[in-house]
Amino acid sequence: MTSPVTTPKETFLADYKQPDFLIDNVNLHFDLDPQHTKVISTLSVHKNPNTETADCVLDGEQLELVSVKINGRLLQGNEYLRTDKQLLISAVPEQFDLEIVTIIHPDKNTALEGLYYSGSLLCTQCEAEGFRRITYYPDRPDVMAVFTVTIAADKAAWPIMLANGNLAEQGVFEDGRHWVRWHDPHPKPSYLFALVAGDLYVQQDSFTTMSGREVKLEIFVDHENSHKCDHALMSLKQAMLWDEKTYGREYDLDVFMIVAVNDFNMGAMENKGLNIFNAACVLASPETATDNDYYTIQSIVGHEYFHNWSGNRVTCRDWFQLSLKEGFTVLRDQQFSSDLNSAAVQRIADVNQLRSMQFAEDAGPMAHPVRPASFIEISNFYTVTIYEKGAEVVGMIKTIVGAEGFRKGTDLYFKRHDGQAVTTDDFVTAIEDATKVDLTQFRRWYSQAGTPVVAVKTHYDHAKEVFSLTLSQTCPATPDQAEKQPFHIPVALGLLDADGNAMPLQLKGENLAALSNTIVLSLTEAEQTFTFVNVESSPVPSLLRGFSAPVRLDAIRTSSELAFLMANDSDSFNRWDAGQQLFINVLLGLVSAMKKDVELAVPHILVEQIESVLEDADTDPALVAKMLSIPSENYLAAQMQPADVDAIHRAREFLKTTLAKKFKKQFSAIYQYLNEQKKAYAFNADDMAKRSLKNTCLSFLMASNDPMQTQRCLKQMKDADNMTDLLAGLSLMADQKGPEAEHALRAFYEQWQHDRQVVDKWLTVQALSKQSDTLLRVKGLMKHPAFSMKNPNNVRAVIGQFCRNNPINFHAKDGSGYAFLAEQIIVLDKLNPQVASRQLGAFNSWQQYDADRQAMIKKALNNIASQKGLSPDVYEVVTKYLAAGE
Ligand code: 7MF
Ligand code: ZN
Repeated sequence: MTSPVTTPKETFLADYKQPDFLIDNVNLHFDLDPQHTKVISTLSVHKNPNTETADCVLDGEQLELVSVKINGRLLQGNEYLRTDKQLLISAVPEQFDLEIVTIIHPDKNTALEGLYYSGSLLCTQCEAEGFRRITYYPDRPDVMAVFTVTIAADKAAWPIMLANGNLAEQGVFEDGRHWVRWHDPHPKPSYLFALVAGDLYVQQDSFTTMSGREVKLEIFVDHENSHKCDHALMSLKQAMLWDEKTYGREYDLDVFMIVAVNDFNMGAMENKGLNIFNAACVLASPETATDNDYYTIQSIVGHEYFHNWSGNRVTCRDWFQLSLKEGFTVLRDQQFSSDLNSAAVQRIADVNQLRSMQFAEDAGPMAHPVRPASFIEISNFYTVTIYEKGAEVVGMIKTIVGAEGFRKGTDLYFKRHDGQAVTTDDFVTAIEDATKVDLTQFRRWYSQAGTPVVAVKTHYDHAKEVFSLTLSQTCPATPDQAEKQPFHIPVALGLLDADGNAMPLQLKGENLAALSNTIVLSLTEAEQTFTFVNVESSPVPSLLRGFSAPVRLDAIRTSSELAFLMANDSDSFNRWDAGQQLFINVLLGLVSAMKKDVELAVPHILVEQIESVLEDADTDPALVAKMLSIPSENYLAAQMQPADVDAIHRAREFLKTTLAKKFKKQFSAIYQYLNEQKKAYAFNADDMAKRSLKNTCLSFLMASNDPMQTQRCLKQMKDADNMTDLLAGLSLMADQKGPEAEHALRAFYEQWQHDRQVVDKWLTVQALSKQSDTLLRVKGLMKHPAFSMKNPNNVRAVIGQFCRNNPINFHAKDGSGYAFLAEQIIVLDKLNPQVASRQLGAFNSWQQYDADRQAMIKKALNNIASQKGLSPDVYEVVTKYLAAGE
């Protein structure tokens, strides 16, 4: 294997050292021009009294250096040392002013890190290490400084010029240029720096904070999107109010700005006072955005806003602590969505995502702890483990200390560490200090990777009325760690009697039964028995209610036990979960029946449960839609070794068609009823739930292979006044062959070709088609004028969706999907390493497939690895994937 030019270096948490130089103030001056931007940076620097060296080392990449001055004196070329990554100035004074002038080329920046050109916009993305592509600087989060930013440019071309903080001054020059100066009084690390310039529409609003200060709110978008700002603005106000009420957090600048950008590597970025969003994560109108989009926008606007405290006021000491801000902030955005919409639906969606994505990561070659011990490229560690498992870990802390204790803990954390760059350990300590709960063992969740497995054994003694529950835990080895110590696992549990009623929960040795129907047990040892007394009849345990810990439950439960829980559990999450497990059992049964060539049949017990779910469709339509969703092919693949892609697909289709035919009358009636209730589009939990159930019914009806249903689907598309119903119809059509499907796709494009967000949906719908010629179509789409490899949303819409969410085609027997992905990654890596590396993620679980497929994937990985000049991003992932196969 050929390595990249220089083999990328690994960074270790254990090597953390305080910075040698600290910065009090940063003055940045930008002379903007897409081809050639001049940056003058003036830093007031002082030596860190806690460290030794007198060499001042600054990070900098892809910069043209014009000049360096110390205290006004121009340095000669021999007074500093430059590499492709650093600038070293030796023997500097204890305290000095440093002026550095650099030139950068935003128009050539296809990596979209640092300052870049997007359409007719100039904008920045600095997290994690993008600031070093703007100027030389100690680009690490534990160097916090007060920034003042002056921007100058031609007034006609760049009427809007934004940076962090409050607007301080502005003026015009005589030559048609103008300038603005922004000042951010809150010390911050360089990764939170932002600048935006361009000709943008602005929608304004205001919010009065809990102490009565008025904050100006502004959303900046392309002029053609002026009608798509309302939802984000509303979400922002909801988030501001929610954070005051729930965490006591008030906003701290005079203005809060959001900018929508078309080319963006991620979802959004929390730059202080100037959040920058991927346009797809902020713009919405009923005609162009689905319920899902509305929902995601609300939660991302919340997420970025919540970072103002969890991330900005209190930030990370180093990037190993990334989950300090991300895990906590994801928990906060999940709570926010839960409070504003349906708590059960939110929890189900979060757990679904965790299990299908994070469990796979934890079981694969890139497995890493919530606080990793090392990395090559930090951009590769913005993972579902850091985010989603990180959120679960903070959520478990909340479960253990209780809601009130948690609030005391976070209050102390924010107060104690305001203005500091700290560690996950500091966070846990603050909660401990506020609650006096010992979380020593709990800290292992931060340092040990892998998904623990909790096995369950039960025993009921009828004579003594004693129920004993024996829980044991193991955790599989991960590439970095062979042995694991037991975790502190909070297990929420209830007991149900034969009629499905809650039973009193009295642990042996305690005087009284618990006040609630659910208690939280602390599993801290490898094996532990919990004994309940006064249990009058043999109970059915409802374990891990609300998914109280990110573990796999290894409980042998019969289909009838699952059906019982599905029907009776008072915990709606566990009702859904029992249903999912029942689906999985049935589907795995179908897969093995296929192998034995036995005739396929759907077990009666599942049919019965679906029947009763459909019977109370109108009590909780959102939950019913969730109960009716069959586990994904990818998730099923993870439950099977080796995964049989084709059998899983066929089993799932068979199940869906069988249920569709059996309950055609019900699906039809519910569809009809909900469709007639339709009123003008509004985004709220109620209407969303109804549309979701309606479209679930439609998808079953389409699975019944009845041409009448296709007409129904086309009619829905024709009548739709919103993108939710239109797109639901279109994706069902795209799974079909024939002129009707082709016509629907063509008509959709013709109607929406002017709208980037909608065109991306059009691309995705085709990339996800079950039709066997989908790869061919995908290749055709990549030649379509609407597609650009330089646009991350386009790449994700086509390549990402095809490779991750179309398993039957991506894993085609001939290996064409694998060869395709390898080719695209090689092209992408030259343009945008972060996006390329993310797409590689589609190979994460490569070892779960059969030998033939493994061999073909390995060939694809070797093809990538043998390329010259790979980015560290792709290099790290491809090497780790290949190493797992050795
Ligand atoms: C909700 O975390 C949840 C996660 C980094 C970029 C946004 O605020 C962020 C940024 C990545 C992956 C996921 C998210 C973000 C990033 C994200 C957004 C909304 N600090 Br990379
Ligand atoms: Zn975040």
